[in-house]
Amino acid sequence: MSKTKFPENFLWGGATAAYQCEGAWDKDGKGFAVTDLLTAGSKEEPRRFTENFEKDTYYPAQKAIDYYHRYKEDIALFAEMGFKVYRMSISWARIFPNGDDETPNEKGLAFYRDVLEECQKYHIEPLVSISHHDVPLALARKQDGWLDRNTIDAYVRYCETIFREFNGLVKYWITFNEINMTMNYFGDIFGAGILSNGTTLLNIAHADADSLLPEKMTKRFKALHHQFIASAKAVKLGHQINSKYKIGCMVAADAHYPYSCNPVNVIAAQKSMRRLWYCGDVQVRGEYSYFAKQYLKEKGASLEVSEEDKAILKEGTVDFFSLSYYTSGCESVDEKKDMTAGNFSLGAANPYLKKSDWGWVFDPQGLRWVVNEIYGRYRIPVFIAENGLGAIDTVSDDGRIHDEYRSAYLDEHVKAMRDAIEDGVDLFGYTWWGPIDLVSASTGEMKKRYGFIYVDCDNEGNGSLNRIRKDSFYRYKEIIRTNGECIE
Ligand code: BGP
Repeated sequence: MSKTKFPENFLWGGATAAYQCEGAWDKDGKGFAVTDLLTAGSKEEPRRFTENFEKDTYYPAQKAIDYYHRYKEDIALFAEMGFKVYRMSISWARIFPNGDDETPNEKGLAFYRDVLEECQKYHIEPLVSISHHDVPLALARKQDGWLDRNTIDAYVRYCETIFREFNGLVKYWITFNEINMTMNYFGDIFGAGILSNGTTLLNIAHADADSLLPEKMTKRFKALHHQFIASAKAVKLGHQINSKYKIGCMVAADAHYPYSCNPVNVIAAQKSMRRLWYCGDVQVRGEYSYFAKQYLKEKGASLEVSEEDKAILKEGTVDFFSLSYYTSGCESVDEKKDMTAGNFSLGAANPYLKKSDWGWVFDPQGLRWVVNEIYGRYRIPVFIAENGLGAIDTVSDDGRIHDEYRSAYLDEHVKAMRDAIEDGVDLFGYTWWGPIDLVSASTGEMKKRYGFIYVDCDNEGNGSLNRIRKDSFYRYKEIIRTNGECIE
């Protein structure tokens, strides 16, 4: 039987986020973002959000991989791999240092114009995330970030600025990275910039009863509602500015299965997947889901939605659905299990699957399953905006990095995508997370490496920052060159 082919214009590429790669955190008029105040951590030791900068504390965002000064070299390497698309994020605080300034920072605009023109030079289609975890610190301090409705106006002004400024250079936009992050306790920092909840330790395994108090949950869901409104307004405005703009949502989409066929576990898994549908239904269908009231009740949260807001949501539905997918977990209400965590959720570890160095389960089939679930529910084009393997790499005596584990992970996920396309899913692109090593979001480490390109930099920021092509670099290049046909 002949293999299913990827569509001819399939968008292969990679994804990065500003605060994880740029560095230059206070250069050329940039303001700080909440993520700039995150310390380094590890799998065992959670990253800390410090309210003020502590002397003698290392903040990885300060330098990151210095992409700010090396983007030309990095984009040239992406081009060498044959990228058709590059997903990047714009740092809001580089454009509006306080988030809500009257006028934009020209130097910030100039930097992103240069980056986008560099992509254009290589015929790489940019896909721009407007907000990727980095709420401007000034907005967080002044008004608890997204908890305050005024943040909607500030965000829309920021969107209008970049929609107009980069008209002609960008076609694809994502309004919020992993918008469902905001409903989690660590989303206080990563998602919403809510400082009044007092969240400081950012590790999924460290949620305690206090962090889940009803008043805190209510703030998160209110902030999330404001993001939905902001996203809807941005979509409407973007289409007015350029009717060809394609503007999508982005949701963290770990797959969750019932641990067993015990019906209580089946129901638990169904409920667990609602952290996707809660957001997807609003952003794709323009209305809260039938289960939303019950969902909020179970989380201990309450939310009022005005008629006016309902109308705004209806008018700003997205053009495509994008997701991050790394791992899967299981729901088991009846037995105590070995647990696994991903970037987003905790679950019982699946006994059929292996884990990565950071305990994330390796499950390519889950990718096929989840994109089928998404497409089956929404029937709009799907884009895999993040997928990748964080692993410890060592430089061999020959000066190279033989990361066959990363190539194997890549191959298996490409196969899963091909299967999903064969199933009938309208999948139009794939951006590997971290095509170049960068700072890990959950742990703040450099040691958790995703790249096809190695960056000589350690957890404390020491190193030459030189870039080295890993073996997986050539594997991805071949996959792109053959449009996936080299995969068995
Ligand atoms: C997602 C984020 C990314 C990225 C990725 C990998 O949640 O959108 O920013 O970092 O996860 O996670 P980590 O860096 O924690 O390994």
